[in-house]
Amino acid sequence: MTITITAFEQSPDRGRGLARDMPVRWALEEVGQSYEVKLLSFAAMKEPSHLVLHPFGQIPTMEDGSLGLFESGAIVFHIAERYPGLLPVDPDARARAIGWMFAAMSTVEPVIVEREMAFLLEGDKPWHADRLPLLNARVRDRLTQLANRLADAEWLEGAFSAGDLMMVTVLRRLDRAEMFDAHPDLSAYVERAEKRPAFKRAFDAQYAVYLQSRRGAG
Ligand code: GTB
Repeated sequence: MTITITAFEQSPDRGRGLARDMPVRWALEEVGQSYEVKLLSFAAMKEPSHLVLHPFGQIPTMEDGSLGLFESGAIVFHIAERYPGLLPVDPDARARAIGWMFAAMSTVEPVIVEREMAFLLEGDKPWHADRLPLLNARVRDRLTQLANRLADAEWLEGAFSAGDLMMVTVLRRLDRAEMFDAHPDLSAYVERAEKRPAFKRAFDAQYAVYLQSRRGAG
């Protein structure tokens, strides 16, 4: 059965692997499933043919047999449930690893994205400079709490799991030099994940799309 995912034809992240097809690619690589990628322009994402799959007209989506899915977290969860390798077998450890997926998306990511959006949408506003310390503090608090829990463990829940995959995906949005200054341990955690062969294969695949789009534009 062919698995097909969607990704940006021209990603605004310039090949840094920050768009949300990256965790999907990474999860598929971790479980050893091959996949095809349908590249979409911004306009194509809003076409009825794509809206059937993704009501909000975004990437990523995944088609796996009769199943069509959207939302990167749900897709990674589906991959981890259907194919072995990303979730512990022990039910309690499995539940905890799933908990880390949710923590990444609903506890850690929001403060990171809020800070990112402040730069993107409000960087020129008079209140930006006053608001920034608060946004930075909220991110730093979450990083401290996460670092305290990780302590000197390699991964969040025993072996590498979908929880780490989603947590590292979220942490990669941060400027490491700026935000990880107080947390070399978290920096090492992200680097450990980025050294995984599956991560590298996923990263290289999305980077190849970026290089191709540059050639097309040039
Ligand atoms: N909650 C959804 C999920 O997790 O799947 C969010 C999906 C989403 O935000 N998709 C974005 C999209 O399709 C691309 S990934 N946007 C087009 C649109 O809404 O019209 C978000 C993203 C984009 C760019 C960067 N970047 O340049 O660093 C990072 C993340």
